[in-house]
Amino acid sequence: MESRSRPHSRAVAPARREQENEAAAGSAASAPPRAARIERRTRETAIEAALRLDGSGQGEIATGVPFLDHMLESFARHGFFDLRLKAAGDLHIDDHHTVEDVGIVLGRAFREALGDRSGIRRFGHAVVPLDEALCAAVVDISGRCYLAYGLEIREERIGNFQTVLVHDFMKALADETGMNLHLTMTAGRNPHHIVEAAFKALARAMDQATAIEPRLSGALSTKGTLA
Ligand SMILES: [Mn+2]
Repeated sequence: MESRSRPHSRAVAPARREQENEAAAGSAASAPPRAARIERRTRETAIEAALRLDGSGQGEIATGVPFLDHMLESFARHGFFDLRLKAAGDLHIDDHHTVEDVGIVLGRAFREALGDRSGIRRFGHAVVPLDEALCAAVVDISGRCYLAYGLEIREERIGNFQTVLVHDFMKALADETGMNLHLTMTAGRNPHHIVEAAFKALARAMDQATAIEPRLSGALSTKGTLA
């Protein structure tokens, strides 16, 4: 078992490795961090991200798209992820490339930080209100990707931000993480509230799903692998 991007795990004896797994479950401090750094450059965007799964919720986000910064700071906070993310994109054309590519890079960071996905709870769900809005996120971080996008937003924009881009962001994130993601809303009027409730629900669901399950050894799958 090559677990969670641990540089030393190849060298340690099995007994020692079991102790390490117990330690990882009990206290994150004694295990190597589940973390990733990703850089991606195209002709449209240049993005750098550093993600730590077992963080304290610190977000330092500068994408050039203020509403996306607001959502990702909320995501980091409510998922207890430490996330630094910087993007320089072709915003003079449109926000589309930047928002979608930030989703790609964030997804790749999760994929890398999760390693072979052994030990994780895999499933997570949360329902979050924001005033009149009520949104739910259900995830299976299984390696398979699927997005069921059920946010129905009538308004075309939130400030300058095009609301359709939330769908593009979520699709990129689900694909690159290797995650089955269902987003639904049961109520909502204000588009800012709807999207923010969805991001918070996503954060809480992903926090659960990426958490280490102490009763588990290996991957939570009858196939024996999620890699
Ligand atoms: Mn807000």
